[in-house]
Amino acid sequence: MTHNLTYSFYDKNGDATIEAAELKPLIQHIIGAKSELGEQQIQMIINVFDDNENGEMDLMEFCEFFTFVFKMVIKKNVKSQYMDYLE
Ligand SMILES: [Ca+2]
Ligand SMILES: [Ca+2]
Repeated sequence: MTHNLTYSFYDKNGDATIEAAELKPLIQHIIGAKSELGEQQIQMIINVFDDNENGEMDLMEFCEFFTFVFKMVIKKNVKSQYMDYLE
């Protein structure tokens, strides 16, 4: 459910897929505002999770991506001892 809400939040044009332009603010937020990512770099990240290779993230692909990012963020966090509860 959380994934669904997050998904529709980032799917700005409502076409049920997340493309590079829509993913950019999220990635930018994760890595911090210091370095500006190009759309090509965003696309490379999408391609890693793009199982059906249509160049965009559908809900399932986005869930995988989001779970990956979430774990990454948690690992960096001091509260990483709560990791066990999340898996
Ligand atoms: Ca979209
Ligand atoms: Ca896809």
